Amino acid sequence: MYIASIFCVSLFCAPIFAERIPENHILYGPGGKPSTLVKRQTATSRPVPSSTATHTNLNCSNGPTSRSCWSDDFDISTDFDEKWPKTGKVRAYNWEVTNTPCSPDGNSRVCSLINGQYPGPTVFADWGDTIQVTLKNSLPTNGTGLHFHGVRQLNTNSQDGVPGVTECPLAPGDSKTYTFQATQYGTSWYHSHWSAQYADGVVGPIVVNGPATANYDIDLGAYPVSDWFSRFTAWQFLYNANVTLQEGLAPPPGDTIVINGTNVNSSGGGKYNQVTLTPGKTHRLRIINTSSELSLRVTLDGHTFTVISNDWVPIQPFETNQLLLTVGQRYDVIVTANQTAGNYWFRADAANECQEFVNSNAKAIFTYDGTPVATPNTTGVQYDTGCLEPDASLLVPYWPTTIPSSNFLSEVSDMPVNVTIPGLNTNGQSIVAWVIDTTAIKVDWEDPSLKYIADNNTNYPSTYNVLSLPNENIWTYWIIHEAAGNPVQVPHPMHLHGHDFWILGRGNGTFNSANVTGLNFVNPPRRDVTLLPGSGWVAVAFPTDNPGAWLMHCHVSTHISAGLGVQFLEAVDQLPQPTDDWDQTCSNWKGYYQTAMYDEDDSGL
Ligand SMILES: *[C@@H]1O[C@H](CO)[C@@H](O)[C@H](O)[C@H]1NC(C)=O
Ligand SMILES: *[C@@H]1O[C@H](CO)[C@@H](O)[C@H](O)[C@H]1NC(C)=O
Ligand SMILES: *[C@@H]1O[C@H](CO)[C@@H](O)[C@H](O)[C@H]1NC(C)=O
Ligand SMILES: *[C@@H]1O[C@H](CO)[C@@H](O)[C@H](O)[C@H]1NC(C)=O
Ligand SMILES: *[C@@H]1O[C@H](CO)[C@@H](O)[C@H](O)[C@H]1NC(C)=O
Ligand SMILES: *[C@@H]1O[C@H](CO)[C@@H](O)[C@H](O)[C@H]1NC(C)=O
Ligand SMILES: *[C@@H]1O[C@H](CO)[C@@H](O)[C@H](O)[C@H]1NC(C)=O
Ligand SMILES: *[C@@H]1O[C@H](CO)[C@@H](O)[C@H](O)[C@H]1NC(C)=O
Ligand SMILES: *[C@@H]1O[C@H](CO)[C@@H](O)[C@H](O)[C@H]1NC(C)=O
Ligand SMILES: *[C@@H]1O[C@H](CO)[C@@H](O)[C@H](O)[C@H]1NC(C)=O
Ligand SMILES: *[C@@H]1O[C@H](CO)[C@@H](O)[C@H](O)[C@H]1NC(C)=O
Ligand SMILES: *[C@@H]1O[C@H](CO)[C@@H](O)[C@H](O)[C@H]1NC(C)=O
Ligand SMILES: [Cu+2]
Repeated sequence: MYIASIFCVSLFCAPIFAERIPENHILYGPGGKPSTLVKRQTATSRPVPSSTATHTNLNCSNGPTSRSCWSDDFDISTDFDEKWPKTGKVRAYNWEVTNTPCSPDGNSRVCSLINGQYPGPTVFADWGDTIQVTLKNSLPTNGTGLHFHGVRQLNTNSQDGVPGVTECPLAPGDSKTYTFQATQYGTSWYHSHWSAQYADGVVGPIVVNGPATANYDIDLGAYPVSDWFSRFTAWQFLYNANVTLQEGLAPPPGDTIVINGTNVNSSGGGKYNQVTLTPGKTHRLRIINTSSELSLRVTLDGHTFTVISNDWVPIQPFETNQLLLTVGQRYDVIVTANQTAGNYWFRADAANECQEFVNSNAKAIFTYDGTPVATPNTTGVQYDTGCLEPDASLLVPYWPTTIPSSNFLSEVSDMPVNVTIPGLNTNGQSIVAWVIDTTAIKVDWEDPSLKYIADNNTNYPSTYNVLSLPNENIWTYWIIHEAAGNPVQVPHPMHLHGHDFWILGRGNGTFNSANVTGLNFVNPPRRDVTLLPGSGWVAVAFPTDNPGAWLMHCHVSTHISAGLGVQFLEAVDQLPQPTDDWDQTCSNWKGYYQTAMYDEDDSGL
């Protein structure tokens, strides 16, 4: 039975949802012993969608009128957590990151780019292929690394690319080869996870071909939209954010928004991205929000979007005329070119309700083939209000999952998010910090969690903010919420590595017992980034089914930089010992860092 005991310390009054997390952060039931072992696939019923109940995979091949098909044994109704093609095919990429001038909005500045490109090169693969990316760090005074956002990294935790967690950074001059299998399909992105570096340009799309929940003729490919800082580098921006946060203010906004790496600036410099539509055809567009700060609304004048997936998760198609994407989120949409032939604006505008006071918007030109490219004269739609993801009733995963609810109240843990002002910081330094679950994360680049695990050393610094999930095959439940008295209540796009999570519900104000009945355990939205409302809570669940050290953090670069992250240590006794190559990256880093020009001055993430 749920007991809404009220716990009040000074300004903090909130119900306790479970036992207070013990110091060692072992959860689940009295004494830290897991109270239930819920086998995810068997204990819950996952009915086969009726549309595919009679489906046979024989001679199934993917094409414009059979997008639900993939191959003899795989289609859209395959549970991709359990099964994926083993193609044996390796998609190899050789990349180098350098400091290079770039000018996405017409203003030239120094950027850190992969192969000189912004956005970086797209990773293409088919479902089940092995992706192999070799990255050379040719930045003179920065470490680097690559995180492949949302990639499950099943049994390949050491390839997750998180410095201080799953690897040591790549020292200048060093290289690393990341290898993992594409067990999911759809659209995602990769980026450096080394401090705030990705805001300087170390980002790019990932496209994994697979089945889809609706048919389309043409795949237009990835379409990243992002905020852009032309006046500051990521490092100057971090410095500014640090200063403004101490005054209780949000960081200064980006200077502009770019669509597929380009936009026209207020004095007419730069250029618009241009996309050609084939009249009468249906087009798949893979929209990715690769921002570092901003949430964006995207629309295409005169057209609707048929949304077929969110993040890596295929969903039941729905139609909308606008989408709000927070940092890291993706929507794959289908656009039907059934309007009068002409030029139409595609818009990506800052979502000011998300409390990003950027006076900025971006446009791109969508041209019907056969019409000369020209400046469109189309008008945009009326925007919805609120910093909200599409309604949960619209984001229905194609592969249905019912999450056990009977243990929710006894096992849920809460994670308050707060800001500490100078002098109160749990890092023991007098800096402002974002705190989650009472601690601001700060990792040590040369001592990743995987090293602690390899050494059987459980003596983690408290700033590693670790939560132990020792047992596989249980569901875990979390309520992430704004702490009472938080002086800076803004929305946070929360992202989980190594998994995605099911969003059971969210609300304004304080979560309380009355809210439990409103949670949805029957096929709720499933994705890898979700918004914590600016003054409320979000309830998420995920099963332990992938051993590793997995970061969960706010994807706003200045927030994770200032500590808004925890790491789950999931079934880490099952992890293999690091390879010699992995150790070598650490030795190289240690050698470099002794005389490095700059020291770590944020969370490192
Ligand atoms: C599948 O294709 C093969 C070769 O094209 C053909 O021989 C076979 O009859 C087909 N099977 C079905 C069930 O259509
Ligand atoms: C985005 O830009 C890249 C590089 O110029 C291009 O290859 C790609 O086709 C563009 N994406 C779309 C959807 O047009
Ligand atoms: C943030 O400010 C604090 C205190 O002024 C300083 O110690 C810290 O180095 C700053 N961090 C960054 C990333 O500028
Ligand atoms: C716009 O771009 C032009 C040309 O690249 C540049 O000279 C100008 O400074 C930019 N103006 C603004 C306001 O960003
Ligand atoms: C991308 O995410 C940021 C941060 O949440 C948001 O401000 C921006 O509006 C998003 N962009 C799009 C296109 O939704
Ligand atoms: C164009 O296609 C959209 C999406 O399929 C549909 O909702 C709309 O009714 C169509 N409009 C016309 C004029 O056919
Ligand atoms: C927009 O441009 C098209 C073709 O360039 C023209 O036919 C149409 O009348 C224009 N519409 C408006 C409202 O100006
Ligand atoms: C959140 O931090 C503020 C100070 O920044 C403090 O007054 C408040 O008590 C904190 N809330 C909780 C729940 O700790
Ligand atoms: C790790 O430490 C635990 C507790 O001290 C011990 O039981 C276990 O045998 C150790 N394992 C290894 C591989 O050293
Ligand atoms: C949560 O419960 C409170 C108190 O009953 C109610 O006012 C609020 O609307 C509920 N929120 C949600 C999202 O169910
Ligand atoms: C929270 O409040 C905002 C602003 O009033 C509203 O738009 C939104 O629907 C509310 N969210 C929930 C989950 O109730
Ligand atoms: C990364 O390099 C930039 C210069 O390109 C520098 O400003 C910044 O301080 C460096 N950061 C670290 C942590 O080395
Ligand atoms: Cu945040």
